[in-house]
Amino acid sequence: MTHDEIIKALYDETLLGNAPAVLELTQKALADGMGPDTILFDALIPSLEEVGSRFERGDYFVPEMLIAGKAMAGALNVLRPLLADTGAETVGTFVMGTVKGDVHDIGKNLVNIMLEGAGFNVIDLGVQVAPEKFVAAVAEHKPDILGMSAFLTTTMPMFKVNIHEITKAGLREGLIIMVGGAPVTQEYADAVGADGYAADASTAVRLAKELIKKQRALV
Ligand code: B1M
Repeated sequence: MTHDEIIKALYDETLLGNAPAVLELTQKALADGMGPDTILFDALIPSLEEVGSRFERGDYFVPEMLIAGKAMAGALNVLRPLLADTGAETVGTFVMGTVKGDVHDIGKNLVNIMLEGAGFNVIDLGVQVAPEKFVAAVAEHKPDILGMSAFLTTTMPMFKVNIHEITKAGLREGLIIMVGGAPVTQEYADAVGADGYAADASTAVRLAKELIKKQRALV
């Protein structure tokens, strides 16, 4: 198989949610010398975007979306150590979670992998994280940054609730808050009082580093 054929097969099998084939193709691609980022950005992410479009058009339903997501997650497990293996030193602590009511975690996990690769100590609170859990984690870990993901228009308002609870607990000062997720925009992030927004994982890493630098310069 040529590299283009592997990319196409990965895209197609992810679309079908064929997890064993996606895993095998991912391993084959790596053995063939393809980079983990090529596999991710040229095959897996575009395929999940197509899954979303089919869902929107009514051609796919939740089960199809679920198995495609699982197939991608299996490949991500293989790619994780390769994406994260940069040997970078710890640049800061990042507490991360998907907000209450939302079970999407592939995008959040990808951001975590890239952050770890860039040298962040990442504490992942998982999905459906309630406001009190965010507050407790900030109090316990005293992170440089709290990151929150929301992937549904109906769960985005949880950002504001969480920020309110963190402020009420006296933990907002000195804490950088970043938000992201497919439906989130810069305008929305500004409106809820977040310090930063990023549309994808690599921008999230760059912004996290910039915000920490600014914060430390202030102190
Ligand atoms: Co759902 N889902 N889903 N889903 N799902 C979306 C998000 C949707 C856009 C599909 C669509 O209609 N086109 C739509 C939301 C519409 C909206 O609100 N605007 C949707 C819906 C409607 C639903 C349900 C309500 C369906 C239903 O039950 N009727 C339901 C909700 C369940 C719930 O959460 N309560 C649901 C369920 C599911 C599954 C469980 C089946 C599965 C999730 C599996 C999992 O995550 N473990 C699933 C999937 C797979 C999707 C799509 C197809 C793919 C999501 C994904 O993983 N994308 C998605 C369509 C789409 O996004 N195109 C869809 C790939 C990932 C790498 O990208 O998630 O955008 P993304 O993450 C990016 C950025 O957002 C950013 O970086 C990431 C990496 O580059 N980012 C950050 C993320 N977090 C960040 C944090 C940051 C900074 C950047 O700073 C802190």
